[in-house]
Amino acid sequence: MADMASGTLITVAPTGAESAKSDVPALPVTVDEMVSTAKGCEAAGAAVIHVHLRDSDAKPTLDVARAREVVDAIRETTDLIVQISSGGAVTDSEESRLGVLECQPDGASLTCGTVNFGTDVFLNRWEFIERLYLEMRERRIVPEFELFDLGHVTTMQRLLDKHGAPYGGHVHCDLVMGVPGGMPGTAHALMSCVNALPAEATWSATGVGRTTIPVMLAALAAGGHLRVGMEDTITFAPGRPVRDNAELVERAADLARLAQRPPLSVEDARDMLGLSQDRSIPTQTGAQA
Ligand code: KMH
Ligand code: ZN
Repeated sequence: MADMASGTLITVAPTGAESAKSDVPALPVTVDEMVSTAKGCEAAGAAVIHVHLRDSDAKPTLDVARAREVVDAIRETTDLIVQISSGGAVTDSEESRLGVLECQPDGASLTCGTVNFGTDVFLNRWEFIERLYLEMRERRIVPEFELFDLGHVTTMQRLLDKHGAPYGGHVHCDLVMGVPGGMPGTAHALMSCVNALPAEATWSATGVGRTTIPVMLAALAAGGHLRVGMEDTITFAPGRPVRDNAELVERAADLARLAQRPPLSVEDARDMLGLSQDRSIPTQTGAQA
């Protein structure tokens, strides 16, 4: 097995819920587009795919049948670790955000607090965060703690203190930076969060919009992992739209190699995230039942 600290986990978030297909034609929204995106990104060095669903009109959805279709199709054609978004769109109900877990992915995102989201609010009440966390453990889904602000780190710690370790026994977080309303995409903000994380946690970071490159460089320098993709970045360079998700993964992989922390294989990513063990359910204290 490769030394985890010397490799870089690359997660691709190819779609998101915020951009319209009509505005961003390269955004993958159909099952076929998701599959070809997944294949291209795996070849470029991604190990995890963070999946947002779109319906036949390319609108965000949390429809479980659609979720199963997309998750199964990606699994059939790649080895990628499939992480479903439980965040969905800011308009999604709590019940639909819980319900999408029925598609039985490897992992799911779990946002640890409310955050202003441009002119909207991404609402994540404490009781709902607890329900999502416990439901994921019940279903043997590995959470990725999505942290948009420093206070979300505190909430994640509160969750772990109250309910014990997640399924898989390992804590992996993603710092989502530069959302208008969340923490800025700066090295200073990144280090404030990293310094507050549990010592045993691993983390990735993504910078929205033009913060993507500074956040990527800061994360690599600080020993973190990377998330990239058109959920967060639709402009490759000033005035130049992103061609496809694979080119964002390629750029991240190139920078990871330059930092002498090359992309982790899917197998090593599974080991790091606690996805290699048998799927037994952890007890309250985090020990395997
Ligand atoms: N689309 C955002 C409102 C997640 O995927 O869990 C929420 C989001 C986080 O993207
Ligand atoms: Zn997302």
